[in-house]
Amino acid sequence: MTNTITESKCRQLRRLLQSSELDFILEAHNGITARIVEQAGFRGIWGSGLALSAQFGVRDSNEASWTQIIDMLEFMSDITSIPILLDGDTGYGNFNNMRRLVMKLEQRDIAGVCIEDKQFPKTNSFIDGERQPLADIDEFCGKIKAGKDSQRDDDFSIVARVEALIAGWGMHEALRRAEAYHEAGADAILIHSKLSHPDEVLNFAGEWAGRSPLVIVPTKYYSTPTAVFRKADIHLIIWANHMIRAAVAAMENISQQIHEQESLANVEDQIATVNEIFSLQGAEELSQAQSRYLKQKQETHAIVLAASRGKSLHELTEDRPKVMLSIGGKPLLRRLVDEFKKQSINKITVVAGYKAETVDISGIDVCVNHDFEKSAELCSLACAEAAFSDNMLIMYGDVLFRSYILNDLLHSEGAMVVVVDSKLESTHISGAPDYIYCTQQDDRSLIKQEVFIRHISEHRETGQGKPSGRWIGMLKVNATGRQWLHQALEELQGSADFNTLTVPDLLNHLVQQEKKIHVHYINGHWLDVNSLDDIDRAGDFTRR
Ligand code: SPV
Ligand code: MG
Repeated sequence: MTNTITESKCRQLRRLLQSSELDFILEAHNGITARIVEQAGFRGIWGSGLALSAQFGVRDSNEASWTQIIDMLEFMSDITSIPILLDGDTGYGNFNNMRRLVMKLEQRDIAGVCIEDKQFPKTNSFIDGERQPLADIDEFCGKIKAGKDSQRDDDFSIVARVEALIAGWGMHEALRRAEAYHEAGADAILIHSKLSHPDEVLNFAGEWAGRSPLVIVPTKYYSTPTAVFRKADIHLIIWANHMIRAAVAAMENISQQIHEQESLANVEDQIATVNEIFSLQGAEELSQAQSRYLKQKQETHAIVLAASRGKSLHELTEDRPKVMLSIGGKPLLRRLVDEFKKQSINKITVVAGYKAETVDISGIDVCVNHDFEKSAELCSLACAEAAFSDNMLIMYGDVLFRSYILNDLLHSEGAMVVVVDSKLESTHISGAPDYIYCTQQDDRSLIKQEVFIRHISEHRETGQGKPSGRWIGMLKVNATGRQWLHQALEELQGSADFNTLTVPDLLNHLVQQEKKIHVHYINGHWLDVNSLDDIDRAGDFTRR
């Protein structure tokens, strides 16, 4: 993911081991830790057996299987561009297991493995170092040779770890073993000590005299100045377990605080922000990739006009606007918002007015037309102008409809598209009928007609023929339509009667300017709620 370095990981580790400069690698035990280690500036990672088993909550005694270990290593490798040297314990078996281990590590781009001359199953050297039997030298050399013979990349490294000092066998045995492992093909020797001072390691380094790169793990002799190791011609220092110990200390502290305080107020400033976590996970790269590879579907933004009380509903709307009346157990507006959500419309702005404080539906933004008593729909629409977008739906808040109507409208094309119900005969009409006269009547064919609005009126107009249908209070607008809207609102806001104007007035204004407003015909399957009768009807509608 962060692979900006072009040199292979195996090559990088090889250079760390062979360079005459002292270098350092730090322990990591999962993906996020590995990333943190790389970001801190380290040029390599130690895949510590102790830390990897500890993060699983098991002991460092080969309790986690080798495949569980390398599954975790794969996450660590994927998220970093620096090399990982795995603490491979004893190689998880004999020469044959070692061959398979090397093959699987190379497949995961792990740059090297360190094996120690103990017997399987091993235990951490600091727990039971002296009592653990060492491996037979020949057998261990065979394991090194088998590993070297099976690697495909010449730069893959095998580090041989000498436990003789820890196991109490003394310097002579340590040197004898190191020499044999070197002869067998080990790329470096790790000399381990559990003393609190570096004497053993420094003596060993002196005797070894640079026969091959030398690696140390100063966990116990940590107070030794690093300059001492530089002088002693050590090539690589492993800080072996400091990330797991840092994590444990921090987690113990924070978990205790949260438990005792039953609150997050104090800990928030002591922990990483959620954004830091996103960043470590590589969230930014994903959003860049999304803009490259995903066709951006423009989100639809719904504007709902819901400022009016619904006077003809009398006492029912005394304490709430009609959009908050319960229809079949749910507020009308909730039903509308649920329909939007079904169509993945998640940006919803509701213009409230009457008893605006009661409009408390989750998932919406509310803006308020404070002048609702003395104004009409266009004032409410103008209140939401800041929320206009290039893909928008404008709706009355008191409409119920079958889902397919909105779905079909969203797939229709045109700068502005209005939904018109061509079923005039049997439709019950309450409130403003919004009769609409179009360039063609609905032919009910499956072939899409291209029809435009000629005029909308509250009355059947003499001389205009039969209305083509009724506008149901649903309008879709694209980027061009949005420009028309902004301009029309600006023009109409200048007129003295602006406070009385409705959305049909605005549509008529646009038609007069020869704007082509498309018609999407439907045939029933909707209703609006204006009267007490409508409430019963709406209840039935929701049950059907
Ligand atoms: C590990 O990190 O698991 C090691 C180093 O083997 S040590 O714990 O110091 O032995
Ligand atoms: Mg270990």
